[in-house]
Amino acid sequence: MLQLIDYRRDHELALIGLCHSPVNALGHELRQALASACQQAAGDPAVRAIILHGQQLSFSAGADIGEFGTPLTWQAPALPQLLDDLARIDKPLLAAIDGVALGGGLELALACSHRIARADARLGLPEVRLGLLPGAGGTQRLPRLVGVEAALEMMLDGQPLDARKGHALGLVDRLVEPDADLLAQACGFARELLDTPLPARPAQSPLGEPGNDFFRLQEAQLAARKPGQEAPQRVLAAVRAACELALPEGLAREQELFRQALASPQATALRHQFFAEREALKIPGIDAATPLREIARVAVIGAGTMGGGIAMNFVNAGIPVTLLEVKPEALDRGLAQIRKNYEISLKRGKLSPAQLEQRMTLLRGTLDYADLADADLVIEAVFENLTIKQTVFRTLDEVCKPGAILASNTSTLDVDQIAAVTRRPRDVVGLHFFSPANVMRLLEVVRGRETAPDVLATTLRIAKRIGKLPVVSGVCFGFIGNRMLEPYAREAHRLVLEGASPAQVDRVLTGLGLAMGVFAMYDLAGIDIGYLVREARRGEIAHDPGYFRLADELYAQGRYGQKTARGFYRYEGRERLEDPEVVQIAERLAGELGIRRRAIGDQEIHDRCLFMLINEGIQLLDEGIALRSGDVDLVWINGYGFPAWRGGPLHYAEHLGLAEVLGGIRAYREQLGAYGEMWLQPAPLLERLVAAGKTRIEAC
Ligand code: T1G
Repeated sequence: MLQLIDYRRDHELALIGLCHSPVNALGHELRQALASACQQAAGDPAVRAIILHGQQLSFSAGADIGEFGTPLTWQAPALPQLLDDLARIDKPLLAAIDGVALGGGLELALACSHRIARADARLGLPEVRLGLLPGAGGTQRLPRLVGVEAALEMMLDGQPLDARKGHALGLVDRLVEPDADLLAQACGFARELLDTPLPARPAQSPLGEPGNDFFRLQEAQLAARKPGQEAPQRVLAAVRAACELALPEGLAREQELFRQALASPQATALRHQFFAEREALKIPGIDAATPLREIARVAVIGAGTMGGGIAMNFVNAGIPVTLLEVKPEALDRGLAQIRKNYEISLKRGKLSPAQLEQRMTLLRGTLDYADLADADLVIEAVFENLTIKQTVFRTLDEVCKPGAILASNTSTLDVDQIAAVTRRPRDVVGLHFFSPANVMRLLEVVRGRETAPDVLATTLRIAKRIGKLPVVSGVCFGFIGNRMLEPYAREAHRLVLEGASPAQVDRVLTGLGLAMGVFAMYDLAGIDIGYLVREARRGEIAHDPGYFRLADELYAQGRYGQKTARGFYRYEGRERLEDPEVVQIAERLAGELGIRRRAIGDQEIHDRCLFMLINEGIQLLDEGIALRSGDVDLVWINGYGFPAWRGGPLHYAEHLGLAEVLGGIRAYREQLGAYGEMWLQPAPLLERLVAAGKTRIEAC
């Protein structure tokens, strides 16, 4: 068996090193090894204190997520039991924390009598992000150490905090400077403790409610802030138990809630997302041996909303950026907007004045393409028009140094046609940022027919460096995200012609957990933008006179959405209000198009929008545009506000049942006559999967 524990003595101290690469996940084998090492140290009279530490690794990233859903999670020693046993050791038991102590990893440290940590270590209970709650004592021991409110905040947010903050909260007893020898300092601390009586492990008694009605108010706030999500409510229920029950009863209540959470579809969905994020970085033809190009200087073409946001990502990561515009006033406007964005962060305390100025010094504006000659990566973010983009790339081909990566932020256009106007198509790639580009985490990395492996590998690496989640897509209209948006939104538009209202459709979609409905999203993005994208491909959609007909009519009436205070809704300030005029326009257009209007049920809205979204996602997999169903899910979770706790559209399809989805598409195709024939065509892969009795979506 792989050696998972390094046990050594230093005189009266036992040093127990966890060495289960890469993150000391507390899987069954490590638990077994840790249990026997601690028993050995606890039972050895020569040992007067014990130190747990990560052996050249992080302390621990918690329970082994890969074991969830398998019997191994509960195979003895199960983590809760193991930590209860450690908590009863009557010798100083120190957790020496380096790297991360997350989830069960922090619970392990909480079961110890003392915690010493490197100042830049990160400590947290992120279980809620996996649809779970801390299940090995965290909900009972942490509130007893740092107080109910601070503990609740850590568990509901799931964001790790650094050890300095942990020390201030009383979670960490002693801090070690980042460059100091943690283990040596831990040994020093342990020896200090030998002569001092052990502190009472967390008080056994209930903590009492922090304030009147504290939990009822929290419940209501959570229901409003995180509608539909079960895990935050379970975290709250467990912390309530810490306030109402003694420790042993509280731990039992935590177990009960944890087992419920573990068995929940939401936990399965969030686990799917966790591993999908890791899988998304594994690209055929790319591995650790693939060379990377150095990215020390970046240039961005276009200082508009997207260009400015893109530039901020690199500046935030300390990479100097040259921002190019054609007109001086446009450049000044772009640079001023970036400074304004940073001033907002300053006001919110997210940035210091020194940091603001440091970032602005990394930014250089220019009107001259010659200033891009030394850039390692150039990202074009000009108007979404093929001819304009090709002109830019011809110029870049002239001025950029050999080996520079030339990227386009196009959101729909053919990257191969852009690359084809250069003499270096191998250096061309699509980098589709989402608006606001300095905030949205998703980055669609579009691999062209000729894109070189080192270009792809380099863009994946730089994406992580600027805090983005890269998902690789092949070349097609709209790549993964916007390609799926089209049939989803087309159904929504058609449903409004058939009798639903924009608000009814959006209510069904937000009721499912989507951050925003289709029509609110179009009003935000701009109905004019959608119209111009359709204009560019009018030929392909001419066969359906009703295709986005309502949106075209609103465009014709100058109703571009929020920016004109009228679109599918009307806006009074930031308030969105239903507009009966839009329904009247829909009625008129339906009459002109011969579409019979009727009462539309919420289930039909759900089915037609979601089934078409799912169907297109499966088609993308079949065409090889998306590498994995998990990639499709990540795009819609991180780029289009699909609820992570439903796992993304394709995971949701598996939850609904592939046969149900196929059956639904076929039924509506039947019911909707010519329109159904035209647009509701089941994806062949979906038909093959159902025919083969498959319940998981994979290319076959
Ligand atoms: N279990 C299993 N595998 C894990 C893991 C874990 N907890 N954490 C990471 N990995 C794998 C990951 O899949 C990847 O594998 C490799 O390690 C490197 O990870 C009872 C219920 C620690 C900050 O939520 O946040 O404890 O792809 O690529 O960017 O209360 O991983 O190479 O094959 O992410 O440096 C709670 C999850 C568990 C922390 C490192 N813990 N992990 O980030 O590397 S639930 C978490 C992370 C729990 C108890 C409960 C990050 C990281 P592969 P990576 P990284």
